[in-house]
Amino acid sequence: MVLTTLIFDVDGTLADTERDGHRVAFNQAFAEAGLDWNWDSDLYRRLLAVSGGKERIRYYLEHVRPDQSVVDNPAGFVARLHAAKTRIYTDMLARGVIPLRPGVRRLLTEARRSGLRLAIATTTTPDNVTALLEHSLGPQSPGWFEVIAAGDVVAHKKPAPDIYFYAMQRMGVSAHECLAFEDSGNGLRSSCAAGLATVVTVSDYTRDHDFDGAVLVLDSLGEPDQPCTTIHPGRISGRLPLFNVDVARSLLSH
Ligand code: XBP
Ligand code: MG
Repeated sequence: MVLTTLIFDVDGTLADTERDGHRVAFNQAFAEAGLDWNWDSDLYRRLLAVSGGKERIRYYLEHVRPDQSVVDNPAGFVARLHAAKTRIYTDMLARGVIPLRPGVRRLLTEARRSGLRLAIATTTTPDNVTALLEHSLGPQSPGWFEVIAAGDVVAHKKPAPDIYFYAMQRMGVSAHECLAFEDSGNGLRSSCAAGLATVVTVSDYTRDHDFDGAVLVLDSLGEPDQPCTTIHPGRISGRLPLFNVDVARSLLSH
């Protein structure tokens, strides 16, 4: 099948946003609300099994802090807390706190020059995606992506396939002409359930996840001066110093 489209996850894939970004923003929102909640790095690693910031807060409220007296209804409490967290997080991105991962800018630039179509499929909010793209790739960069499928636009978040089906449906493409990029077990299960060949670039929190089903697992997309390491070669034989459009096309030609 001929490759026409690259579909990117955001958190952990475009940038390593979780430990030093989202987690910090959650904790600042908790402090702002006068809560004695603090998600340290190890607890957050476990909470990441729950996709979606609102869902994650709700899970924590119900399973870890059921003692927390919630002023009105839990849904309203969670929504307000998450809105504060998103404000704090987008401010962090605007300050350039979180850089893109190696090879992301290079692959996006090469893909655009090669005429490949681009999309995003993520659990995070559209505001967070726009803030990351604008501040790391420039004000025009959200327009590089024909579809930014994000957050609550679908009823069921990753590992459900909904967000990938939504992106492909809006683009009018089939799974066989697309290649997905993910970082986590939940993300890989989502893209595979949507029928997409998927490249995984592991992140700090996801290194030990089960990536069975990926067509290639790397530690990053690599840069000429920062070669990537292949963790699971999948369909690729031989050494792979960096991931580029030729490699992407070869993955779909098998
Ligand atoms: C990762 C997620 C998100 C972020 C937090 O999304 O599960 O929930 O952890 O962002 P993906 P929000 O890897 O699919 O990009 O608080 O905006 O949900
Ligand atoms: Mg991710």
